[in-house]
Amino acid sequence: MESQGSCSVFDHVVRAPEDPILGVTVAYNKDQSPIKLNLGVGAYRTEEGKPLVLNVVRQAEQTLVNDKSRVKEYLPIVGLAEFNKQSAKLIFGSDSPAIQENRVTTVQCLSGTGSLRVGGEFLAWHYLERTIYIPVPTWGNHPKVFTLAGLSVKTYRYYDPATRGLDFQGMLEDLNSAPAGAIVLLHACAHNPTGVDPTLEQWEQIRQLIRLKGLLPFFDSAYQGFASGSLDSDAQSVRIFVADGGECLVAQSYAKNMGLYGERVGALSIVCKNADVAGRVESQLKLVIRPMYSNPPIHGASIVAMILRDRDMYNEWTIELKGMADRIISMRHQLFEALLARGTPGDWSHIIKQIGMFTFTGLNSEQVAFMTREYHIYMTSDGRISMAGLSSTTVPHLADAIHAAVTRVA
Ligand code: KET
Repeated sequence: MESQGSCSVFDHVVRAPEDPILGVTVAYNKDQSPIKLNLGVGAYRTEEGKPLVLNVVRQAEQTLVNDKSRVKEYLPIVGLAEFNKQSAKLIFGSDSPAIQENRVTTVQCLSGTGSLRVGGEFLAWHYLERTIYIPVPTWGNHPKVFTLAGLSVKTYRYYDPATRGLDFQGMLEDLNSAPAGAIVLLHACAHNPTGVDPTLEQWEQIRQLIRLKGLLPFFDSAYQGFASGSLDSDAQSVRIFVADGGECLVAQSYAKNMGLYGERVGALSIVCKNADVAGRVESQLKLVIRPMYSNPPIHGASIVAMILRDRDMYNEWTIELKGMADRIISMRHQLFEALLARGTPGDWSHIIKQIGMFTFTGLNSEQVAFMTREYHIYMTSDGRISMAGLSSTTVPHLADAIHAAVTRVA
């Protein structure tokens, strides 16, 4: 008999749960309440609660559109050459000896996620120790990206809930007992979700241990410029590792710092011992990319390349970026003050101490569920809130919700 409507070859397929982060937006979109507030996904909003396209990005796009000589031909497998060159300079520094010595290979990828995935697959193919250590907690997509890339995922201690700070001893102990050669995933700055970063002195100790043990650092840089407001300061962790002449990988995203979320612009750089190795590594990266998506999209990378190359546009970008970082910091202060004013039980100083887009509030999943149910506030169930989604007008509502959750839900 011909197959009928009720009988599908996919009948055994079970419904998968929504993504823990992007699923928050799905739930938010379904909510009809006028007071609803989305503090789930890390996406910058203005004081008016609107998504922001940077002026400098609009300007670059206009220039691109007006240039009739531009065509839509495929980019090379590794992406736009100027974009790759500028991206390496942005993260490693314009005077980086590693770049001058041609021992860095940079390939354009699909934002931060795509860069992590391409790097992960390359390592699964070509690196002997196929184990990657990720911090606890970390961005929820990390374990999935690396497992599907073919690596085995293990964890190292990072955050101490008791102090709401770095578990530095735990981190060092776990890295010290990792097998020689293991890969270590490090958040370059503005650790997601905790907002807790090592100090520069601690980074230096981490670097010494990693080099001593022959571990391979893989940096995820999704928030350069968002932590301190300075692109150079936020790249310090990466730069101390490159300065010692050792090897490492870096995944860069322009989603947040240039507001190019949906354009999917990012880069993977692999810093190698010498130019010869870098050339061979790049030839193999092409073999990873070609069957995955062939070559990356041209539009977003052209915007970034133009902004990074043009001194005036670059300066304008740094001003707009600082504006975003400052607004987030101001939200931290306003939320902290609002909780103080309400006499909300507990110590909330972590709200102003944490760094980057998120506050890791310490609220548990029941308290989060309560805030969503009673106050229409959407956030990830681990108690992370995106400070970039807040504004002066919504701070009181959030503070009321936190106060109620803490006093009424255990
Ligand atoms: N690394 C980290 C640490 C990170 O937080 C994100 C995104 C990414 C990489 C990937 O970003 P991309 O858009 O691929 O460049 N984090 C936010 C969005 C998401 O989950 O996709 C978030 O945590 O809300």
